[in-house]
Amino acid sequence: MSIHHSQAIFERAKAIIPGGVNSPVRACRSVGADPVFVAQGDGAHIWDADGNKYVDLIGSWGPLILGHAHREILDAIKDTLSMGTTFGAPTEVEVKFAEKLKSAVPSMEMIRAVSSGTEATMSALRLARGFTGRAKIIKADGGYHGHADCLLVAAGSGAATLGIPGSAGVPEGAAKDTLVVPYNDLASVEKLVSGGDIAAVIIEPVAGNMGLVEPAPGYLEGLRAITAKFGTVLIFDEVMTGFRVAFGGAQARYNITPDLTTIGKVIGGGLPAAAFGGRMDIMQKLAPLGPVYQAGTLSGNPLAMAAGLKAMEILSRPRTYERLETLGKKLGDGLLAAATAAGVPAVMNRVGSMLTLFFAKGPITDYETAKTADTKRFGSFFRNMRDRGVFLPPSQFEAMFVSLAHTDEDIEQILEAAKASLVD
Ligand code: KE4
Repeated sequence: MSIHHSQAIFERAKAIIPGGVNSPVRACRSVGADPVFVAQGDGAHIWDADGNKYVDLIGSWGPLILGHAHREILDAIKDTLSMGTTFGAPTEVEVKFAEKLKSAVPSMEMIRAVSSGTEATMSALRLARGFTGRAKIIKADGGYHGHADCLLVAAGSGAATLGIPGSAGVPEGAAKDTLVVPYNDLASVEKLVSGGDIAAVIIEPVAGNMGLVEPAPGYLEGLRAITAKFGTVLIFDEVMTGFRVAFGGAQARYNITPDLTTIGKVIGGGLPAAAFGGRMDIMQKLAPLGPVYQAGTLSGNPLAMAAGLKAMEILSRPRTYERLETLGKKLGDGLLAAATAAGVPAVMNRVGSMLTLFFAKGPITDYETAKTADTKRFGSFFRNMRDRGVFLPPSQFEAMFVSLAHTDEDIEQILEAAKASLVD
C-alpha cells in the first residue's frame, strides 16, 4: 500500500478542514488509522489517491446500495443536468419522487424532501411537537438520528433519564426535554409515554449506529401500541433502513405503521437528499399549510430527486432483496466462521445487507452490551483489512453495507482477507 499522495492531501486537508474531514467518522481516529482519500468509485470498489484498490463495505454509509457510479443513475443525473441544476421553485421531478416514495412506503401519506437525514429528523420532531403541543421526546441510548441539538443527548445514569448534553455547545435547555431509554427496553418507554406528555418517540427500527442491533420480538409492536394509546407520535427513523432492509424499509419488514417516517441515504441515489412524511393530519400542520415552520434552499433538488427516483425504480425490480439477502448472509456467516476458527470471541448481527461483526461474547441487544465489544481488536482488524484491500466502516459501532454491485468473488476476497486479518 503506497500512501504518499493520500498523506500529502491529508496534510493539506488538516490545515483547512477540522480533522481533515467533513464528517468526523471519516477521520478513522477510533481505529488508529489515517483517512483514505478516495479518487474514484466504481461498482463495489473504490481507489484511493495512491491508486490502491479496495472492496468497499461502507457504500457512503448506506446510500450506495446499487454500488458506485451506477450507469443508470449517472444517466438520470446527466439527463436532468440538461434542464439546469436548481431553481428555488418546484419541478415535476420532485412530485414524481414523492409519488414513487409513497408507493414504496404507503404510511408516508404526505412527504417533504430535505437535503440530509439530520434535517429530516429535526423537522419531524418539530412537527410532532407542533402537532401534539407537547415538548418531551424519547430516543434510545446509542440511537443516532443526526446532529440536531435535541438529539445530541447522552443518557444519564439509570434506565429512563432526562437527557444531558451529549456534545459541547448543546445547552441544557435543548437537552432537558429529551428522555433517553435503553434500546429494546419497552417498559421504560411505557412508563414515560403513559404520563401523557410525550410528543414523540424516535427510534431506529433496526439500530445501525451502535453497530447493528435488531429489534427484540414484540419491541416495535409494543412501541406502536403504547404511543397510539397516549397520542404520542411514533417516528421511525429509516434514514439507514429505508430501501435497505426491505423495499418498503423496516416498517414493511416488521409490518408496523409509524405515524411519521424519516428516510435518506438510498433515496438520494448518491446525491444529498432525504425526506420525512407520514399521516396526512400531521403533515398538514407543516408550513405553508400549517403553523410548523420548516424550509430548505436545496430541498427537492432536481438532480438528487432524479437520482433518487432512478434508484427507487431500479430497487423495485424483481429479486433485488433476495440477492441482497444472499450476499449479506454469505458475508455475515463467513465473517463469523472466520472469527470462530481464529478463536476470536465475536457476534454477528445482521439484517439483510447491513451487518456488524462485534468482537464481544454477546448477545448484543442494546448500547450497553454493544459497548462490551473489544474496540482495540476492531481497530487492528480494520487496519489489517484495509492493508488487504477491504474498506470497512472505521468504527465498531457502525454497520457494514453490501451492495448489488458486490459479486460472490468480492465476498470470497473479503473472507480470505478476514481469515488472515483475524490471526494477525
Ligand atoms: P445525515 O444528516 O448524516 O444525512 O443523517 C443523519 C442520520 C439520521 N438517522 C440515522 C439512522 C442515521 O444513520 C444518520 C446518519 N448515519 C451516519 C452513519 N452512522 C452518517 C455518517 C456520518 O455521520 O458521516
